[in-house]
Amino acid sequence: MIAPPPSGPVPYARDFALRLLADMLRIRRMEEKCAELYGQGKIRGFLHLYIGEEAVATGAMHALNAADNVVATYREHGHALLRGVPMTAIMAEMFGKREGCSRGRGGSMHLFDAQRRLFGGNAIVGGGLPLAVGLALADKLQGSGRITACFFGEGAMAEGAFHESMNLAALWRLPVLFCCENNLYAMGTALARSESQIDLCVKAAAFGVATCKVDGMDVVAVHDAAKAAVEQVRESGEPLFAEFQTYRFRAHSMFDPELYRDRAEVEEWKTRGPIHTFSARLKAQDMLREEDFLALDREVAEEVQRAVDFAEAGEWEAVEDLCRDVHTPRAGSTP
Ligand SMILES: Cc1ncc(C[n+]2csc(CCOP(=O)(O)OP(=O)(O)O)c2C)c(N)n1
Ligand SMILES: [Mg+2]
Repeated sequence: MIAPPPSGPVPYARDFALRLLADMLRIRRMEEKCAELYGQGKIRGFLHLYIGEEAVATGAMHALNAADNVVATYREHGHALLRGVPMTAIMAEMFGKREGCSRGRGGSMHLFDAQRRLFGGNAIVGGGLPLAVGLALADKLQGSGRITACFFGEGAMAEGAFHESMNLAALWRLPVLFCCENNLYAMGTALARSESQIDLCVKAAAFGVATCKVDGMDVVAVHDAAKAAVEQVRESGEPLFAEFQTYRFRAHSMFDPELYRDRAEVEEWKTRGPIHTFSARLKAQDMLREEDFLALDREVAEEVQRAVDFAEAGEWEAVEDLCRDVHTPRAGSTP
């Protein structure tokens, strides 16, 4: 049984509330365009859309400092965008162009920006978790005051890397905010079909880590919980596990006939869509008019178009450079 859509007053200043709305819309429209471009063969390879889950990245990323570390999965377009990676560089990366944030080498699953402390984009389920623990260990040893936010799906919690990472983060008291994006499915496998313990917080608590369970379809709930969690991790220097309960509206990736779930289930979750429920709350509070929403949507559409134009105009890497950086050059050899 799905909980009723989030309602009630939005406890933020209008500017901040509109920022959250704009960011969710930027992720949504950018990805809708990516799906279209995929159909045209402009974007190739794997493409995992975050549509439906936007409240999680939006609420959580706004709770972090720019100096904090972020590690994400292959469903990371929104996290990269809100970390400040320009949409132009993201789109160029999707196209595989040299102007992309990973120089066209990574594609959709490997958006990366060391300067903005976005450490992937990782195609391996659970692959980001040990990286997050390593980053947090470095920060602890250096006394940097940073925390590391690590996003992963509930499917990653069946991986050994999850258990090893939680254990070491707890044992060594490392400042990691584990953000589980529980969208109920790992590709075609429903959580209850593959896990004996489906209360994810119980699993995390077994490591002695503090936990919280959050409505991931409600950007207000996500942001409030993430802010409190970030503060707790920063002050205590210890890990915390947050489960964001969410749902993806699209297929797992572009190759997925979706035989494992009913249309009716998807439609029911869509009634809890984070963009329209948040807009409705803002309208009810006289913080947003329909014309404001339409103007915002037009602005976002222009940003998306600029990103596509930039990617189209980008260059392919020269063939003779394709092997560069694949292996570390031997000392003394020319790269
Ligand atoms: C180690 C590993 N095993 C299997 C895969 C294939 N695979 C890609 S995505 C995925 C499902 C992961 O589900 P979840 O962690 O819930 O994230 P979601 O896709 O739902 O965001 C699987 C099994 C992989 N990429 N890496
Ligand atoms: Mg999942």
